[in-house]
Amino acid sequence: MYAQMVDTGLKEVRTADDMPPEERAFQARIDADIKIEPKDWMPEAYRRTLIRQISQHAHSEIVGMLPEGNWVTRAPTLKRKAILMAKIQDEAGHGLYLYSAAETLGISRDQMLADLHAGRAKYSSIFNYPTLTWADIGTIGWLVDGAAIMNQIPLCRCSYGPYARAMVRICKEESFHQRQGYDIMLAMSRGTDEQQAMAKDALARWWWPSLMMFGPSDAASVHSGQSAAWKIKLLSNDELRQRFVDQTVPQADFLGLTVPDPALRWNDETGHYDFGAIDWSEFHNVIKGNGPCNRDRLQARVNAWDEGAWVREAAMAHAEKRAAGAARAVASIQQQGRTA
Ligand code: BYC
Repeated sequence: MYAQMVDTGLKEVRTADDMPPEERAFQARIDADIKIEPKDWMPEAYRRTLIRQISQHAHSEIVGMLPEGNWVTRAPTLKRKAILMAKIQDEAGHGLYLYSAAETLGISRDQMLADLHAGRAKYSSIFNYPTLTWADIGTIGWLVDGAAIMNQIPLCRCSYGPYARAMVRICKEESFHQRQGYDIMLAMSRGTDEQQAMAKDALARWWWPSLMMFGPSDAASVHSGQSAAWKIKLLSNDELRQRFVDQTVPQADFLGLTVPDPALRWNDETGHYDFGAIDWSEFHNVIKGNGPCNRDRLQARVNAWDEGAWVREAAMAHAEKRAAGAARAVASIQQQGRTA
């Protein structure tokens, strides 16, 4: 018996007995850990859920380049600048693999971008916060990429083949990103008083938004039940958040930095850190478009799209010219064949 919701967000629950045979066979494949591939039959709601999640994930990678791009011209050394540029380029690559994975579900890249630009598709809440100092770049690598890896390692085993395979390489690169962030924080927390103060301030500003990256609590998460049944989600929002806290607090201790949560303490009974309540009103405000940088981030993407129109037009014109040339060459060979 499979107990699952019919569609993303719908409350109706049905069993395998209520499913048509093709859906029952689909769920049996998922339960047997057999990957679903683009040409396989899939429920429309599974396809839509994946398009929603993968496209939002792709948008996050692309929008996520903006807060870091802010520091390319101001990185403190040539080496730090080269590393930061490589990281930002990796994020662009992640966005492209993910758009490609979403395209296998029958949506075009143009449509996904139109949805982002019109505010119909989300991207991660975390990228709506500003990067005020160089320590923010360290904190993004350490916390934001650290949270991303925590969320994305299970996605390497998710049920949809193209998404799972894209995540394997992405996770390898995220691991380098997390280390480069921690390396910046290590340098700053062992640096001058001013650098230590910057590191402390960055952690204070990014800690809670990083915990929000994992999404609403399990009780409030609308999509989790169905996504878990379809093995798109292998661990819940709260499980991942707890793992992140457990992994990150000792890293903060090593840096000599204090996590800005007076309720944070190790719990011997559970074997986990207890932590304070998340301000969900801030989260909802940010995902509604009212975070500190939402308008700037979206406007930057819309401007990039508009300013890139001539490149797309030139590429299309070139492709058409080549196709016409190839067609002429084929016609000429056929003509020669007929006259020979
Ligand atoms: N921000 O039912 P729920 C990176 C939305 S980029 C905004 O739990 P779900 C990096 C959610 O979409 C890494 N919205 O949803 C790049 C839903 O709204 P809709 C980005 C959020 O999908 C550059 C509603 O809240 N990672 O690492 O089951 C530089 C209800 O939530 C957020 C991914 O995208 C949020 N934080 O679970 C550096 C990972 N959380 O869609 C680093 C892939 C929730 O109904 N995505 N919402 O309008 C996922 O794993 C899942 O989609 C989530 C949410 C865990 C995020």
